[in-house]
Amino acid sequence: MKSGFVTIIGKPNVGKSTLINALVGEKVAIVSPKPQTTRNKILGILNQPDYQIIFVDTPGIHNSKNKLDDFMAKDIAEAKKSVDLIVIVLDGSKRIRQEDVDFVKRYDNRNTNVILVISKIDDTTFDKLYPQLTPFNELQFIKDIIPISVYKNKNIDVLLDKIKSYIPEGEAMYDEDIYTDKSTKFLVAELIREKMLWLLHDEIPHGVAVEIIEFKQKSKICNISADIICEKPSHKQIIIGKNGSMLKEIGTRARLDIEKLIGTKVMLNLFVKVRQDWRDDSNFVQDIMS
Ligand SMILES: Nc1nc2c(ncn2[C@@H]2O[C@H](COP(=O)(O)OP(=O)(O)OP(=O)(O)O)[C@@H](O)[C@H]2O)c(=O)[nH]1
Ligand SMILES: [Mg+2]
Repeated sequence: MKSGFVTIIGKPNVGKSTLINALVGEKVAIVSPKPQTTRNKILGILNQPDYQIIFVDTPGIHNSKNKLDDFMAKDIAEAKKSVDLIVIVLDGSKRIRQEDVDFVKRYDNRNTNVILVISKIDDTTFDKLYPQLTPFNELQFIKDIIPISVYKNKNIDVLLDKIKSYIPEGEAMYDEDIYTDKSTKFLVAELIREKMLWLLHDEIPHGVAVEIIEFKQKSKICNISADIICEKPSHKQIIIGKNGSMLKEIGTRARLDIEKLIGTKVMLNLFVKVRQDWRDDSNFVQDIMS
């Protein structure tokens, strides 16, 4: 039996959460086209008869502006401690810059194995991408460079095999029928937040938090009430939309996903509340993150 921890890191929006979901085969982390979708460390556990790999999803690395950002930075730092492998993800559909090379170089001399993954290769060409990878070929500490596409299911199996080769012998560390460390309540709140990241524009979804206030599971139906917390009355209006149309759309899309997660019908009630500067309220931030 093999078991070990693999942390996935990279800049916002490079496809870390999409990759974890593909590797684990379950939706453990929400995904969106907006940067800073993931806000905390989330474990995705892949259980097989002869191994258990615990993948650690992390928020995209960015500069701190408030307590929420500080919390995210702390979670990234923690996720890198005592792991068997670090997977650094770079977005292959974007031009690779010197700052990306410098970022990768920070992982030299850490006594942890490092694999470099180049994501979204369905959205580039061989000729465009490969010359840009030259600076990484010279970095001795990088064990492998693996170009992937989750969309086209390219090289995901190759990556998983490589990852497996760095996992040490050991007994499973988590119960073999769970695939994440997060509670169902947390996953539900995240699914609601995910719909807002897709449906709302500009800065609004980044200033939104979701708090589950009621969660009653009965045999055939689950009653869930949640508060959507935003930062300004003008944001509240947009989230509710004309005659409540936006809130209805958020609720419908979230409910369908929650029903898949829970396996019963769901009755979802959403309320929108304003709480100025919640992102600077450490206690509140701590509460919504677990
Ligand atoms: N074309 C293409 N897009 C992808 C692929 N994988 C992920 N994406 C898209 O990239 C965007 C970001 O994906 P996420 O998985 O949320 O990225 P992330 O790195 O977790 O982002 P943060 O949580 O903000 O740090 C989404 O719009 C995904 O659909 C891929 O293989 N190909
Ligand atoms: Mg993410």
